[in-house]
Amino acid sequence: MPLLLATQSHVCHGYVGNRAATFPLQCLGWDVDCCNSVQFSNHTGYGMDKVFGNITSTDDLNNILKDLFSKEKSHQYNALLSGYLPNQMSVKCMSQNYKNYKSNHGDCVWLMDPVMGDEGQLYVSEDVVPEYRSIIFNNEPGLVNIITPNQFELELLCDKKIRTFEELENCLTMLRKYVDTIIVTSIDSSLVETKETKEGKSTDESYIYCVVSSEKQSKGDGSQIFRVPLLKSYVTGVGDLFSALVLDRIYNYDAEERFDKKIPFYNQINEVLDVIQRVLKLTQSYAPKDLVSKINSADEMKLMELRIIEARDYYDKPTRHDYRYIC
Ligand code: PXL
Repeated sequence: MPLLLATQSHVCHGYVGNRAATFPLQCLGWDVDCCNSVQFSNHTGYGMDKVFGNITSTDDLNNILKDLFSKEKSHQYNALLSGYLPNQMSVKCMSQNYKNYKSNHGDCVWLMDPVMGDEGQLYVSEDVVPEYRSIIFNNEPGLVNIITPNQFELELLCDKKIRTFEELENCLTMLRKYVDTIIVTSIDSSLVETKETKEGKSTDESYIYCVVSSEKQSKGDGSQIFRVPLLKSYVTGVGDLFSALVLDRIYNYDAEERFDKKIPFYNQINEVLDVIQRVLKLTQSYAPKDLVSKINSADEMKLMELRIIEARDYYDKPTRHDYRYIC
């Protein structure tokens, strides 16, 4: 059974961070070790006056990670996952420990979700930004194998506002010198519309576009766009579920390639997007209709928690859907 270590948040109630990642990964046959960057009563979307608990101190985080990675414990991690870390010191502590481990375990795959914000809004402290940049740019290429930023996070990593699809591709080309696989989880649809408009095609606003650039794509491919119907809702933790599933699919893709089974890489992304779509639809099906696009209180927020358990049959059985979007 492959072993994975995930460093991200724990919430007592609800499903974000490690609570969104662990059960699906276990269903997929992973042994999951969790190091919690915070322990909160629930996610912060409930309102800051409704969040109780602690940020794990840097000392504790460091001692826990050091111990997990120690020669005495000799855990053999096949994969490392990092997600929400609340401040610069916690990001630095995680990355130094992950880097030390990877220096002796070259085969171990690290997926780093550089959680910083969305749609122009930072939701971690500002000094986290240079820390994530430093992990990528001030280390040997290949330290981090996969990253899953949204467009805003990509802009922060590249220190550049992205206004066109060409600018997006330039950022990806630059980052790909350091990271094997970049999955931009959502981009402003106008970037694709602009490209389409130039080519005289019609556009549809009710989609989410995701862009993938990877060494695993067949030779000559630039980035690949995927699009899924937009399901408007206040559900939190979808990105955390996404990065867990991506790590599983890419790990297995690499393992299967070793046995010479040829599966196109885009299938792995299709499968992840398909699972996410179905979990979101299921989550919405449990929520009162009027809550799907409008939340008024913390009481209502709890009705929009991801239905991680109810979706248990989806994780390893995606339906066949091709979400690739060819402009
Ligand atoms: O990635 C979502 C997330 C993770 N962890 C905590 C959060 C959130 C989103 O609100 O509050 C603690």
